[in-house]
Amino acid sequence: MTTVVCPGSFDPITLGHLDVVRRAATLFDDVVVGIAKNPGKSGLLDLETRAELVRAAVRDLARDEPVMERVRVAVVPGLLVDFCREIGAVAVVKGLRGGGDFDAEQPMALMNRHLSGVETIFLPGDQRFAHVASSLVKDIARHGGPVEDLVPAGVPAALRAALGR
Ligand code: COD
Repeated sequence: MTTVVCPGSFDPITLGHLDVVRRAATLFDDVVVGIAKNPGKSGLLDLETRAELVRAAVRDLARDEPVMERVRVAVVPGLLVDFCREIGAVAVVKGLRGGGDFDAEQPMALMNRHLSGVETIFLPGDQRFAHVASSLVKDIARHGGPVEDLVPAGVPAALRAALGR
């Protein structure tokens, strides 16, 4: 069995994230979505809420896409490379929307390899979701705008609850 990790803040999960996870599951037989803290970002949802939203999204998509049954969800408590070692993951899989993502991701990929030898595999983001980012989703939600077609079901209500709307 080949295990890979799709890590991210997932604050909240978007349809762009979910597409990358689905495509990872067509390539690898065990995909762990790792919910981790990014110290550079102030979080809105707590880690367990993020994980529950990802689990629900994976479950829903598995009805149409059986390959999603290969996907598990876990919180990453510390360094991503330690988590990869603990679960025996051979690689990290990440999505790239464009050059900006690559500039942010390359140092992390090189550092993770420096720390542990774990490689990062980049999948090009689908153009349908090239404009979709958790930060924009939260900004729209904060202002009461519509986010239903950007995120899996359940996320809009969780955002409203977290924002006290
Ligand atoms: N289409 C395609 N890909 C997308 C889209 C989209 N619409 N939106 C996001 N993505 C990709 C991002 O490019 C990224 O690869 C991934 O999905 C996750 O995105 P985010 O924004 O949810 O997550 P990040 O970038 O904040 O995640 C950073 C981590 C949490 C992975 C990082 O900080 C980490 O590994 N933290 C754990 C502690 C650690 O090990 N630190 C040392 C790192 S070297």
